[in-house]
Amino acid sequence: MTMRPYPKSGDLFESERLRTEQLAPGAILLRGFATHEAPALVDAIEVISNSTPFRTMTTPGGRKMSVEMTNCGDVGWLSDNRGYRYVPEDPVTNKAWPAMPIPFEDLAKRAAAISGFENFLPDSCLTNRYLPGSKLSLHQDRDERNFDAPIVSVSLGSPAVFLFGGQCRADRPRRILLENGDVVVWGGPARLTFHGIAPLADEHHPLTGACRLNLTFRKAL
Ligand code: MD6
Ligand code: FE
Repeated sequence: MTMRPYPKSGDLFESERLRTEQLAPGAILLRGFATHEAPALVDAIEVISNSTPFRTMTTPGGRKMSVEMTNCGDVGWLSDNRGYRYVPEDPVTNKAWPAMPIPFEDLAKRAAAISGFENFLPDSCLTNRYLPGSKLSLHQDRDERNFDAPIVSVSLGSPAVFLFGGQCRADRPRRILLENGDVVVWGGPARLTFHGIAPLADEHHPLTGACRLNLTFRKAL
């Protein structure tokens, strides 16, 4: 039997090479970082949403969001007429949010560490579900207690156009295609960058059909 020589660094096979792109200082796109784990992540989201269902939330201004959301972890993100906040109980079930599965936490920690954010300990994972036409308007993530920790975002299923803006809402956003298994990590100087998701196209993905799922891991408390 002949053995394949172990690749020297810089000589990795295409399937093993980490495809990273720096979007801005502190913002790193890890293309395909979670592709192998994607089917298991989708299954785990199904289990979570059986106990704490996807729901559409209302903005404090009274608009119904088109993306559906649920959470796992110690606290979950909510929006309603009283504002945006993290709460320990799901107001739909009146129970604690499901615990964050170990493989979720492990993936988020690995992605953060490889991007230069050591010791990331997420306590909340917001899960977004988009159907064709769903979108997420430009926003900043600023409901966390402090902005020291990065946010780790995992894209699953159908591709979407990520709008990556600047530090002001009026900065024209770049359009970046996020596909199944892509992970974005941002923190430090990029932590408050404005961002959003353009209306989802009607595309079929073998894992999720027409839908896109997104996990965002945060340290909220
Ligand atoms: C999404 N992501 O990809 C929406 N927020 O569906 C976000 O809103 C987001 O990707 C903070 C950090 C990374 C993100
Ligand atoms: Fe966000």
